[in-house]
Amino acid sequence: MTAGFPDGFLWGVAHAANQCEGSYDVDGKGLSQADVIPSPQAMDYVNIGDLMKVSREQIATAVAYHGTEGYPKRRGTDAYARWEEDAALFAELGIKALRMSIAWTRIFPNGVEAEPNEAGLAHYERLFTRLRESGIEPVVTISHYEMPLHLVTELGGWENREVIGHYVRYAETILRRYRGLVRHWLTFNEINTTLIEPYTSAGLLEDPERPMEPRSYQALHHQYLASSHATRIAHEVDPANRVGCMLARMTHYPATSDPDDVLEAQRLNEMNLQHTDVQVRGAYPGIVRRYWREHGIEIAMEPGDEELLAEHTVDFLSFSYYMTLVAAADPSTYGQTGGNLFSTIKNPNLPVTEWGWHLDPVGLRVTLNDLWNRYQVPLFIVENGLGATDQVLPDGSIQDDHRIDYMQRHLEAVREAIADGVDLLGYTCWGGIDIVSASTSQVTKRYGLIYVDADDAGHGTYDRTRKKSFGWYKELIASNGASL
Ligand code: BGP
Repeated sequence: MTAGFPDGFLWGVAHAANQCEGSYDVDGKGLSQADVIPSPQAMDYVNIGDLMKVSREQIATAVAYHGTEGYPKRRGTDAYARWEEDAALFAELGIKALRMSIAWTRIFPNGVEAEPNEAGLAHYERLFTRLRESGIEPVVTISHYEMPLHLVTELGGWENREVIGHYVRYAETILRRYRGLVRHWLTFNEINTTLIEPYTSAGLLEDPERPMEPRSYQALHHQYLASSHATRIAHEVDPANRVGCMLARMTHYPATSDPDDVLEAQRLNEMNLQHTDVQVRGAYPGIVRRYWREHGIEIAMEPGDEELLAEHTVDFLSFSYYMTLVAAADPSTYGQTGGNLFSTIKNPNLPVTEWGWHLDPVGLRVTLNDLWNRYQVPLFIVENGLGATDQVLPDGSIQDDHRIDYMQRHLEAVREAIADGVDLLGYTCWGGIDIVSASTSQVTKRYGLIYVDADDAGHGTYDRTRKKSFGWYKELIASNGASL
């Protein structure tokens, strides 16, 4: 008999402003780099990965167009307008934590203003207050795949060191304003994706003259510094604040027991953990310095940078977990699965989702133990969920047993990891309500426990309906996991 979930475990749901809020030009909000990502239809489904690359021409077209059609993240799933209705649904669900993000562009529309936008600040203050009244702890990501477009087009995104100052002013503004209302902060969503999707994660535009990888590493260095500054300020503003980093954890299994495959899996695991090495341990690991040397990558650092990283490390490590990956010294002989963020060699032992992502609940236990053993800081699963199409039955219900089964098996693995000794703060599933998918810009890749009546073209009433999984999760939370 395992021990179960600790008292005070933060059961919750998660989402991000750029994928659900919509109202892209309301109450003084500026354009973000997510607001100019075209819909898959506009791209004719040629290559969904291309959605994550946006050219200057596409941006110019998008800026000139004032509407939502063709830009799914401008409409999101209407969460800004319907915040009271959604907050009531979350209260009914009984969650203890809502992981959400603040849209930077509601606070500083272009990122460079001297004074923040009061309407944006007031919106989140109302929302946080309402959540607290319902016993829900906000867990807030300061920048989740979102930054002011102006910082991208005029400053070149995170590659430019000046962006640090703009982020820090924004972070300090919200840390001070929401003192006491918010105590759990994440500095960046999935910081490692700056190396995989540099536009979405760091506002980097393609430039044929300048290869992306060195620029991405430079951008990351600036994001780490910004994160350390935010951590420092959060602790100054309120010693009760707890700050976390956030990693898209990509645990790699070796394809075989051939030592060369094992070595390759270890190398890829270490490369994925370079980010948490910096943010939790406070220093770049040897493997990344070697990588820079061997690939001719030179990072511009200033005196004091490394001291800052060492001094202001995070309090906890949060991560998303969707799947495990497979590594081989020679991947060319293997079949692939996935296609966007997580493409990998197919694991013959695992089924895959409709989008080709491996389904691997046991891998979550492996991942939790690995991270805990390495870092010995509290962990927080802030994303885990199933992207799937859902059918509305003639009686209006959504019987998403596939999602319940997914969550059940992942949470069983979580319970085992806790029994193994892992210190885990909470679990916020992705997502609470249906949202626009980050990598495919589709609404029909659904993650929510609450259905939103909308399609990929933006048609629908946007009305909310509780899925079967809503009732299942509600009961689970009420029993603190005992009903699992
Ligand atoms: C993570 C992001 C989320 C999210 C999720 C699912 O990478 O932090 O923003 O959307 O993955 O991915 P997708 O929407 O691409 O299916």
